Amino acid sequence: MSDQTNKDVILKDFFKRNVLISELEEVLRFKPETLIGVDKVSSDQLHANGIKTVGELASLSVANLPEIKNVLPSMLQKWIKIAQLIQKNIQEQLRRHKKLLMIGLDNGGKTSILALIQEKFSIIKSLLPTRGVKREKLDFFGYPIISWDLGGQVQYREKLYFNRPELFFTEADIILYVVDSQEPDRFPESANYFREVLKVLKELKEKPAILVVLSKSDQDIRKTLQWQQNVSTVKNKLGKVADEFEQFTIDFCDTTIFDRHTIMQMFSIALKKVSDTSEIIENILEDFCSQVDAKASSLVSMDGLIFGSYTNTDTDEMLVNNTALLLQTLSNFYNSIGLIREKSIRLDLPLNGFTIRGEKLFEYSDLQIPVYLWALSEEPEKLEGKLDYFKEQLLPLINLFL
Ligand SMILES: Nc1nc2c(ncn2[C@@H]2O[C@H](COP(=O)(O)OP(=O)(O)OP(=O)(O)O)[C@@H](O)[C@H]2O)c(=O)[nH]1
Ligand SMILES: [Mg+2]
Repeated sequence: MSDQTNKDVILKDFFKRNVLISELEEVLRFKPETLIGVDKVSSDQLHANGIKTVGELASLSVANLPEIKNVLPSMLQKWIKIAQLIQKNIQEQLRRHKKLLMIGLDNGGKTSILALIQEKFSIIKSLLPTRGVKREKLDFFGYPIISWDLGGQVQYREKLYFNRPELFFTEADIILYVVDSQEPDRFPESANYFREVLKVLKELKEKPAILVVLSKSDQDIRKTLQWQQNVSTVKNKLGKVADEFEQFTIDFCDTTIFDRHTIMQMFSIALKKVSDTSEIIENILEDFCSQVDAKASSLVSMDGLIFGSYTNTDTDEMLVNNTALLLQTLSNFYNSIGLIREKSIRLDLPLNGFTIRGEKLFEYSDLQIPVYLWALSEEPEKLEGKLDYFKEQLLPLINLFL
């Protein structure tokens, strides 16, 4: 995520100060005069020669410059190079997005899941069936994702998706196949649709990670024998469908919109299949830092393993990680001479105006090695109130990745 921020800054640096960049793709449609160093008159000249956008500027060749009145070739060459750099940067950023497909029968709960991930609680009550495909950019702890919500009504399933499958099913990283766990009558229909989807993926030679989501697994329903039977029927039916195709392995997960946690967990499991673990942990730590205004944080085990850290500056990273390792060594020594291990360790540096503080979170592996969350903060009291939030909300997600 810090990487992403850096890239945004670099991109902005090419444009005049009043230029607002909200959509990445839009940047290539900006007029050349939005670039620093390109004046309005030259931009109009470019326009008169058919070069109306930054994207069109980028498509020119430096080796084969067009002749443009009142624009020096050396200047034009420079602008083309800048436009090409911008284009490359945008393409790289877009490539970092993961494509997520939400597939399943109508009324299954796909759009509700997406709404909950984005904390759009209030729209859930008034959701209408999705018409066709709805594309959205979303952010999972800073992890950029483009979701494609494929409305499940029969007319779309039968007429739209399979007529031009390449438009919908290519280059997906993750498929969440949603099955309403409370509607056993529709399991056969859902299994058939699942088979169609896998068939088309096979034909397109696509191999996304697939997670079957048993939606509407509400707390009270979960306790019923009926629900448990439903779950095993779905696992059985869809598992058999997947077995018809060698190339797909599927996992199952259950969620309910009445407990956002189940959805975050499910989503983490899906992301884990396609992403670098440390990157996700870093994004979660970044989220924590911004909530408590900390300058750096890090997750370190007592045996010195750094699971991930987030900082804005290299110095802060060095400070937090080295302090963590040294204080943990000290704690190990105390422990070895019979002292009880403290749950919380802190080092105040009042002249420098900050505190580094470690909080024991949990123990990992059979050896029960303690893992501490470290944070460097100028306002350590803010950490206090949020530690429970970290333990309850973020830790279960992190645990999935360790
Ligand atoms: N009890 C319960 N109801 C849910 C849950 N998730 C969604 N629903 C309800 O199920 C209905 C359908 O939800 P949607 O999210 O619109 O379903 P969808 O899969 O997007 O449907 P289409 O857009 O037609 O494909 C809504 O009335 C939701 O409130 C859940 O976890 N539990
Ligand atoms: Mg929908």
